[in-house]
Amino acid sequence: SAERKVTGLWKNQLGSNMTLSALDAEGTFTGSYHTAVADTNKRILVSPLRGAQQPGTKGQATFGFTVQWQFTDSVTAFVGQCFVDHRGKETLETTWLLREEVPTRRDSWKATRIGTNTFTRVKG
Ligand code: B9F
Repeated sequence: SAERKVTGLWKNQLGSNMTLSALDAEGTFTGSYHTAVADTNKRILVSPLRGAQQPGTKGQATFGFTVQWQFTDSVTAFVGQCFVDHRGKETLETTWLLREEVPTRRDSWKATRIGTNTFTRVKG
């Protein structure tokens, strides 16, 4: 089957939006992430992301990307896979790790959050 590309505009169940650029020759991509949630008083800023996608010979490509938040000293890494149902609807099933900056090594135990996000394509 044809190679599935993650390029485009996506929304997750939290209401966050991300735009992924076209893949380059190495399978890497850039994009931007607008989170709908952030447990902080700071104003949310659209933040850049960088990632890589495997070719996905079965049409269900795996990928990963990191988001470098522009309003906090934290980073989130997502890994996931693109699934396509019998109607052609695409879903990105992802797992993320959010690393918060903590002041000391003693605080490291509490510095990482984990979760899952499901993204669907925004048609436009
Ligand atoms: O909430 C995060 C944050 C880091 C330090 C203060 C606030 C930044 C935004 C992360 C957005 C996450 C969710 N949005 C989304 O679409 S990334 C994974 C989820 N998917 C206080 C300390 C650490 C977290 C909160 Fe903070």
